[in-house]
Amino acid sequence: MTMSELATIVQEKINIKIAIINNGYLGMVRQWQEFFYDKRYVATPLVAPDFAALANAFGFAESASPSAPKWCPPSAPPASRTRLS
Ligand SMILES: Cc1ncc(C[n+]2csc(CCOP(=O)(O)OP(=O)(O)O)c2C)c(N)n1
Repeated sequence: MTMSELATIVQEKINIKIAIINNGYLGMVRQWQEFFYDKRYVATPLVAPDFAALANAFGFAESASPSAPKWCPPSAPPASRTRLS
């Protein structure tokens, strides 16, 4: 999904739920670097934006469902992974 689609969702009042699963990497590309490029990791760690602030900027309302999880802080990458920067 792109950010412009977030604007469309708000503009057209589309009832949609969005779940973000953030592993902190371009995971598939990183896996190729791990398996086929001798773990030479380049440009695959991702700095995530503040997704809650991003949603607010587009005018998203917070979830009305009491059972839905609240916005979570970005999680640290798994300890076994190496950040180059
Ligand atoms: C427009 C475009 N550019 C590049 C790619 C190549 N590509 C395939 S998977 C991937 C990384 C995806 O990372 P992420 O969305 O974080 O998912 P993850 O692999 O971590 O689950 C990229 C760059 C693509 N599929 N489409």
